[in-house]
Amino acid sequence: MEYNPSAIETKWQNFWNENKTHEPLEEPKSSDLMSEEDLVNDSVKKKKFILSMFPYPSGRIHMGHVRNYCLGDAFARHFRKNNFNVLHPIGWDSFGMPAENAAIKHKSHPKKWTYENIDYMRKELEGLGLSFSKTREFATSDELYTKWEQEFIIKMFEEGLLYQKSATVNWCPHDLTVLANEQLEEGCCWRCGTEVVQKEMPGYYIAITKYAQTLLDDLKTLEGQWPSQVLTMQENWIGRSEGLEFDFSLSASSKEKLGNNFDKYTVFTTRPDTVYGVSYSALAPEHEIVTYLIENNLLSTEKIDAIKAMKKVTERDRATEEKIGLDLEITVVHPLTGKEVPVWVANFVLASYGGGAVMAVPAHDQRDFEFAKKYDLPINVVIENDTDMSEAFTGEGKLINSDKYDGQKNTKAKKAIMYDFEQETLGKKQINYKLRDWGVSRQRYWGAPIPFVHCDDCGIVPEKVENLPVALPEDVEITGEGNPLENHPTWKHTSCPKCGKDATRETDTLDTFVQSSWYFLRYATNPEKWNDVGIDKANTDYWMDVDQYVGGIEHAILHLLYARFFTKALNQLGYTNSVEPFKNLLTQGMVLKDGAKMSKSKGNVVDPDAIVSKYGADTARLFMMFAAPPTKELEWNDSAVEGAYRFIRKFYENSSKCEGANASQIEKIDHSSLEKDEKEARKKVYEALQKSHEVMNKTYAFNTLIASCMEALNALNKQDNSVVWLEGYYILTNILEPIIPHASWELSEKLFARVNFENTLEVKEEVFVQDTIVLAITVNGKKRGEVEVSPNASKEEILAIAKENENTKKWIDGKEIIKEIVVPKKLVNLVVKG
Ligand code: ANZ
Ligand code: ZN
Repeated sequence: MEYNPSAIETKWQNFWNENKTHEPLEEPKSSDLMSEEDLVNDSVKKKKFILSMFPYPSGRIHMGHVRNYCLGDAFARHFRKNNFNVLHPIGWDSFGMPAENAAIKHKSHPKKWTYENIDYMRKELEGLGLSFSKTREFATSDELYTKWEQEFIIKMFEEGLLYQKSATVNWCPHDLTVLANEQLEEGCCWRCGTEVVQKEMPGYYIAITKYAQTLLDDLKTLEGQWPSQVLTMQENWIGRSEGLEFDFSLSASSKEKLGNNFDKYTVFTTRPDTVYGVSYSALAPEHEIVTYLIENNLLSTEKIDAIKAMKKVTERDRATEEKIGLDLEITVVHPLTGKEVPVWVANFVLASYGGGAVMAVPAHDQRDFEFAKKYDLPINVVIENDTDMSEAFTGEGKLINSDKYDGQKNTKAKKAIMYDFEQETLGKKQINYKLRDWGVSRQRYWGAPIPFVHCDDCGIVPEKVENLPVALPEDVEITGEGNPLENHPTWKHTSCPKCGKDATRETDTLDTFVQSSWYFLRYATNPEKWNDVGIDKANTDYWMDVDQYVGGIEHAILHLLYARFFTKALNQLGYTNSVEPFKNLLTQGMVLKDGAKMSKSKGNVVDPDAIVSKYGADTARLFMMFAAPPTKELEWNDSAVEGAYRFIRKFYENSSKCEGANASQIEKIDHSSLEKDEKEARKKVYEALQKSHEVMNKTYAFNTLIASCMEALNALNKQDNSVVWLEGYYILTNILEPIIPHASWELSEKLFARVNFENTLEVKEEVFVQDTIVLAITVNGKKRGEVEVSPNASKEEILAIAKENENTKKWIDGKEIIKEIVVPKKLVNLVVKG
């Protein structure tokens, strides 16, 4: 029995392919088969949809992919062999910038580059023995996928879930494209790292804010199933806050100064209780009043230049930069006191939030406080406190200097003031969200064309559904400058789908996050229907929700929020009944080497192919699953890889110890008649089995499962009962199969012809019954020995044995025992004199 991984792995990969072992069974024909009762009765096989986030076809797989897909595969194989109908698909998130960048660099076509990469990476994944369905594989750049995506986009447009507007956008001057806020990393492009600038442009937006409250509310249904950190990140990103919205009227002189073009402006506050503490108001640099002041030269050139400089900084950077501002030399009237309040422009006020203006209360808001200190503005305390006011007081307390509200607790006053504002029609309750609509226009070639036509007479007209997909032209030159679709000589010239007149196609393509927002619904649609529908509702009734989603924490906001939104929007449009796409989420940790993320620039990359060809896929898989719990960072370790290899080899070669036994003897094992080491071996084996259930259903701590299997193998090695060995192998090949499938299939075929390999194994309680228990012996409080007794031994028996213990004797011989205490199952305490 020599372990030869490459022979075994090739053999089984071919076998799985030829036998379509990893294809799911067909979905039930109609959704009425799907009652709870049916599921319990198993007339429809119970399903599991196991999904690892699909890869971008960048060229080669890296260790992060290996980790991601080995984790998903372990779930898929586990549930498949526990008699579930498992959907475990793979595909390619294949639109996007790198294909165009490669095209510029290597003068290749993005399509060719992409599909060649896919072919290469598919082979790499196959070499790992991943149990993906082959029939459901697709690339998001396939025209058939584009076709259905365009249909959804048109439906969303018709439903008002997608619209066009002109707005200030984040523009990457390197990639020459718009980026969503979610795609900025500290003010830089998430792909290329170039500093992003602000630019006014028309573009298409998905109205994700219409779902802000639902996206927030439904996070509750994911509690305990998603990492709490991810839930919090989503909650903060949506950023709901409740407060008061009211108008500040401009003073008469200020109105005049502004040419009577403005009367008032709106502010939003979450702290109406502090309204008597307002000492200035601040506007965003983009506020229309500021724009007016600049355009009409109503401020000094220095001030105008300073405001222009403020506007150049991205919103995100303004948040971390030093707070700066300028006096706009106008005033507003306080709605309750009638006093004039100075108006400033400040870089911390966001144009796109609330009204783009704030009431500032330096005494009770730290940001306002720092600003007031810096520019010597008044600080009016309105909540009683005993601090020295060296910083803002943000705690609770009684109101002071607040007219008729004096003496009220601020939490109560907040409600009262809000109520009074509404009564006097001075303002109204308002709920605001940080979440912005999702800009999906990209000025790139390698993406899904936005399927609209611009007609001089009819405006924006969706392409006719029967003409979909609007496909990309193949004959383009990718130079890196401008949008190739815009520059193409003929592609954009078309006729209006409505009136037939000459018209122009939209040349923007969709953000690639659109494709990854519904791919799981496509997988859940039987491929036989792929030509006819984008998503099959009955199929998604069966397969959705994804039972286990596995992917990187870097997707905690963008991808997961968009996918949640898309599912809800497609539900609204009638394509699916799913509400939340991912029932359980596992976010895997990064793979590091020498403490740093593996990267070409650091030169610390370990190539998965090299590991597979040296040790085999099973070793790579075992190491990945053993080296760390899945959510933690994993440090690459060559000697641990060796160790993983040695374990599999030992596991494989020791199977010869089963010789002479046959499977029918396993059920007949009489536990009570076994030797101590045999009992111990069985106990360890069943502990590993217990661990397996616990890990797959609850803890995901695969590393502890593997450790249990290793202990079990060691325990088996301390005895030589071939039937106990065979039982051990029956269980270990079962529970290790999700992790080292090739070796496990080989062994389970050799030893058992894989009979009964698709049933849940039962844990036998008999093996956990303890024959003896060990108690510590202490003499005058110090541990001096141990005594092994039957669990039913009486106090007298235990004491008698304890006093005969060799080690203990030394400490009690010739001395008077004045006290004897037995703490059941724990210890014997003897107290001696002298
Ligand atoms: C006065 C005040 C007093 C405030 C106080 C806070 C504490 P959320 O919604 O939680 O982020 N604010 C309002 N609009 C803003 C904008 N466009 N840009 C920057 N800041 C803005 O916080 C809302 C609070 O942030 C509002 O409540 C307002 O300051 C400020 F003791 O009003 B507050
Ligand atoms: Zn028209």
